[in-house]
Amino acid sequence: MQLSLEPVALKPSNPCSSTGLKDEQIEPAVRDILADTQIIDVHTHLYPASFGHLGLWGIDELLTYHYLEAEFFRSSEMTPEQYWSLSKLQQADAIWKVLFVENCPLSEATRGVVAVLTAFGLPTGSDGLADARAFFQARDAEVHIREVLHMAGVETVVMTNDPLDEEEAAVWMSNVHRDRQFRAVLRLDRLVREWSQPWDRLASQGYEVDDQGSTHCIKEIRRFLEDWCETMQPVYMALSLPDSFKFPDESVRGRIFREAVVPLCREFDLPLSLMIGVRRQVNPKIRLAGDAVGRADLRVLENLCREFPDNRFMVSVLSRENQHELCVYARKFNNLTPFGCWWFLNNPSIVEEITRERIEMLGASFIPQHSDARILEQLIYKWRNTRRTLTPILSHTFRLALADGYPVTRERIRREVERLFRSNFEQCTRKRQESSLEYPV
Ligand code: FIX
Ligand code: ZN
Repeated sequence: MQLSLEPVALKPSNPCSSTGLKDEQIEPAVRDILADTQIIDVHTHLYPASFGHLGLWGIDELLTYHYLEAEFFRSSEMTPEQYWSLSKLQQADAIWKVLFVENCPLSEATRGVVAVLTAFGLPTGSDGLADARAFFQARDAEVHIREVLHMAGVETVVMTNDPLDEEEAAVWMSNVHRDRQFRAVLRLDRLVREWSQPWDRLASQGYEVDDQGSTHCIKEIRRFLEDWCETMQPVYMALSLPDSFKFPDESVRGRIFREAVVPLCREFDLPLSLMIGVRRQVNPKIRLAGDAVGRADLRVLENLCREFPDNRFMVSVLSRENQHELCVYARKFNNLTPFGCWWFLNNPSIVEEITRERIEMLGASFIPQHSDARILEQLIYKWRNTRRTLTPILSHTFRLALADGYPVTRERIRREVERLFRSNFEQCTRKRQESSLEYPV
């Protein structure tokens, strides 16, 4: 007998379900509410206009996005060396020709560019980029940023800020104007994962550090983090970690993590975001496009969440094979919040699989997605695609709840959608993301 997946209607327990939605009303309601909900995008590489050219936008940046570069090198005879010798415009022309003219844009990333052009009423089938370039060149950055955030239905963008990036540090030190829609994050990859390099830079900034990570050095690293927390007012601290990440780990790196980063997060009441499973530069010739994924041993989360119950951990894992374990650990530790379908997972078929599993195991107590946008206009297609992928998943879940006898109403759908895309993050950061007054500037 073929098992039908259609929800079987059971007699609803609450007689007042008349105010509730009927089965066929649920999907339109979910679609509307997802469209209305202003998103908090918890992880991006975007910057406000006040950070100048650190903020990437426009057609040439969209086309030379490392996702498209990876796809370009698969379909072009051009070598990476030849490609890197070109100007940004020539690189964009080469990618447009190979991925959009000589071949159809079928991948998630190439279709994303087409969706952005369509959103601005620009041609998508032309051989050249003259119209698109003229359009973006005529835009005022500040106006364009607001419009794109509005088009994407994104209220707050959370940045990725590296205090050891000299260019970015100089902007922060210039007392840059803070944009209320862009929140800072203290990103610590260089500090923790590559200590052998930056320690002299901290020394040049007046911190008495050493490459051995002595007790005094750890104290100075804490002072460095305190200073940057004052400067950036971050909403969380963040680290991306390889698949080989171990905790506990007695190396200098492990001690900086345990004795400086984790305690500082507690002191500043900040969550620590761990993005685990990236294998950096497996093919350095293609630069940012050269990173890959590895399955991690997630027992590190057991050790961390158990040893530091007063710390809050936001965790995203890059390997598809790690997703189920992450859900199970989140059921064991309420100081662990799974977030996003990171990077190579940000494809509808995988987002669907991960999100269904998370809802079945965690209800709405996780953060389903972040855009990881590096170029501003990517917000438009990444959030449209997320809303498009999640509508049938959430609708199916609410229809199952109705079939089991739970009175589903618009208000209840809205509350859960707000939880997924706003209040889970607000609770985790203990900060309400009003883009008006709440935040110190
Ligand atoms: O570590 C990260 O924040 C990653 O998201 C990036 O390194 C990566 O290059 C990226 O853009 C993924 O979407
Ligand atoms: Zn990222």
